[in-house]
Amino acid sequence: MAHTLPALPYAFDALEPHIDAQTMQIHHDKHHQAYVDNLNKALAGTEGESKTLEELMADISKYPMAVRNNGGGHFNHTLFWTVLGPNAGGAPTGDIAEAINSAFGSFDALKEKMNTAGATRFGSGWAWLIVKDGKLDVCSTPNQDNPLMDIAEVKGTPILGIDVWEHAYYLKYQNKRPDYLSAIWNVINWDEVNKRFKAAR
Ligand code: MN3
Repeated sequence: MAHTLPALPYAFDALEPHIDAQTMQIHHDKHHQAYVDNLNKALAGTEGESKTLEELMADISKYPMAVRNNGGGHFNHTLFWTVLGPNAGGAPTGDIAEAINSAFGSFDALKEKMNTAGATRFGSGWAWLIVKDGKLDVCSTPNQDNPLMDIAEVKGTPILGIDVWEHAYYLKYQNKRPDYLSAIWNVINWDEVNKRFKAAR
């Protein structure tokens, strides 16, 4: 089954001024499309062709690096677009708000933990809020790895992911990754994070 690029669920400029339209367009139409195309190429004619993305992640150590990098890239970005949104951001609501307070003490403490995870990830990677054994935790992964992969240092179900590759922020924030990390909280779609939290528990 060939993998396809999901449509961005909002306009390229919907996350302005926090994430600029040009970054969104290149990120979705060029970077994510390339992960999809290269994943399909890497899987062509192999048994992995019949697997879902989640099945690939769970057994990723058995696949070539091209499947790990591009399958991870496809999974991570598919999640990323949905946990961002216009008219979003601010303090979390619903069950996730309560779970964040009980796991981290406060929303500010979670933000600090996520921003530190993202800022200290050397080179390219992701910061994650995950559900692990029914509880929330924060971790980060290098490159396009994610916490669903069998090779992940910290495993769990990702419910919020923040892309800290330079392609996610460089046009607007240049080298200032921490500024991008502060701004992104203005566009977090808590309804979607809640949905993923409920499903993961
Ligand atoms: Mn990216």
